[in-house]
Amino acid sequence: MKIAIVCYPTFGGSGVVATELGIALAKLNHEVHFITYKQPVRLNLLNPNIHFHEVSVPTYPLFHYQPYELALSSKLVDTIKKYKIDVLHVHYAIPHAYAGYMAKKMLEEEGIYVPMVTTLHGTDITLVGNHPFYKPAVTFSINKSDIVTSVSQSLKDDTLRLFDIKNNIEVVPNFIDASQRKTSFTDCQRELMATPEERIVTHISNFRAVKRITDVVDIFYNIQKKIPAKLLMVGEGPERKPAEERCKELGIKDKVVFFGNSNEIDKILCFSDLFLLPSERESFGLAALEAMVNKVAVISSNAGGIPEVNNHGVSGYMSDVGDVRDMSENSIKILENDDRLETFKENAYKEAMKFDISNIIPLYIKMYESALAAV
Ligand code: GMT
Repeated sequence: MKIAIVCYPTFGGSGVVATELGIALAKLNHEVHFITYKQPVRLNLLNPNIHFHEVSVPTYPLFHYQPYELALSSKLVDTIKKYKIDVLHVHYAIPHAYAGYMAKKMLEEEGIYVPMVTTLHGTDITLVGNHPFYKPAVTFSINKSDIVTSVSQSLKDDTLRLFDIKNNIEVVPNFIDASQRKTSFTDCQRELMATPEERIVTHISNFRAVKRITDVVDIFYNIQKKIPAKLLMVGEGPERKPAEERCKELGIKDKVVFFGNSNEIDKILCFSDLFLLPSERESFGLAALEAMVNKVAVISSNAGGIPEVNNHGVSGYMSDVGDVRDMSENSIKILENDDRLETFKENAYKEAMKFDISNIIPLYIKMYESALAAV
């Protein structure tokens, strides 16, 4: 099949999932065309089945806002025609499903019919899409998609509750490719980060308010009072500076490393013991799953789709959003005992394997085939 994938090319989970999906499809000999404004961060173009088409938006002084949707839908029309694309798969409803629908309609004028699969990722529904300024357009483009998928049951429930949706939503969970995650012994340089007796606690996100970064710092503050530990903070975003300030205030600056964005999270996770994800909302929590496949136990909130990923008492523990005390106590419980820590780490890996790509890719392929059959 020839599949066009539209996504955000950044470090966010939706872009990561779209990129990993495209790479996996290309390995199965499908021809994959990524269409977005920048080469996705995890994409390398060495596979001959992978193509990247950049959407450029020329700036013009009249426009206060540059019309990205217009440029994207035009690029979609050109690419779908030129490469005879069979299926269009858009990740993140805003504005991708909207632009995709416009492209579909333009192509139909020329007698070309391309089914569109829309995957909802979370903030496109729960935070941004639900805003009254966007809601009618988001509802319309979900309803006009040929197939709609959501990354968790929780996100499906939220979508049906918040929007007037007429079509079916299939839950296709996010995934990890365990075979890609063999970090070599030499890559896993724990000694660069911590002394042998220190535990390593990690957080990875886009440092937005929804991630409750202050809770991450406060939980770690409580941990390090009882257990020698380091905190590794990976990612960029508006809450990074306030978090650095808070570490200074609490006197733990020398125990916390801020890395910024990284393409090498497996190298960081391979020597991590505990992953913190105290988010206010989370449709799935891909970062937690990536930690788990690297044998890292997870302390998280129980928001949104996290309970579908982090198995309470098995791969880690969950607490109510904002319950820093409970999260701290659970962290200490896991970290204070070598055997218990080892059990949680092994369990985390086993739980993550339920989301191995080999279980998920066939679901997408089946969906593409049924969308094509309906054309
Ligand atoms: O976490 C973010 O804020 C980024 C966002 C995105 O769109 O990339 O992540 C969302 O999609 C991920 C991949 O499906 C999910 O794992 C995240 O849980 C979800 N984030 C939220 O719902 C806040």
